[in-house]
Amino acid sequence: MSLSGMTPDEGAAMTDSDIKARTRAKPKVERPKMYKVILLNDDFTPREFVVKVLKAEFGMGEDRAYAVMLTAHRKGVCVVAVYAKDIAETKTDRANDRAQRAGYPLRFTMEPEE
Ligand code: TYC
Repeated sequence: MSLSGMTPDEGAAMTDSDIKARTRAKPKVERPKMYKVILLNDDFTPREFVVKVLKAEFGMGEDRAYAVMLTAHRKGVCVVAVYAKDIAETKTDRANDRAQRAGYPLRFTMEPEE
């Protein structure tokens, strides 16, 4: 009988592949968590400014930006887009900075996807 066909209690040494099969955890590759960037409504920021920020920071065209702005205006919030964490943070920060510099209370937040 070949060495590889023997079980350890038959006297063969544990081979590397025996150890691997029995004890080593299967490395689990997980996708990085994604984050939603969310636009919040307020009573003061002009609609045109919201549209301008969505176009400048989130690469939207006029029609898409207007639709997102209108959803936030009507419902209170709207998901702008979903990104990897560092990209969501950068875009949220840049959009909030732009609003603050212009003196508007417009806010973007982010939250992890389920
Ligand atoms: N509600 C604002 C207004 O009536 C416009 C607005 C829309 C502000 C969406 C923020 O996320 C927002 N001027």
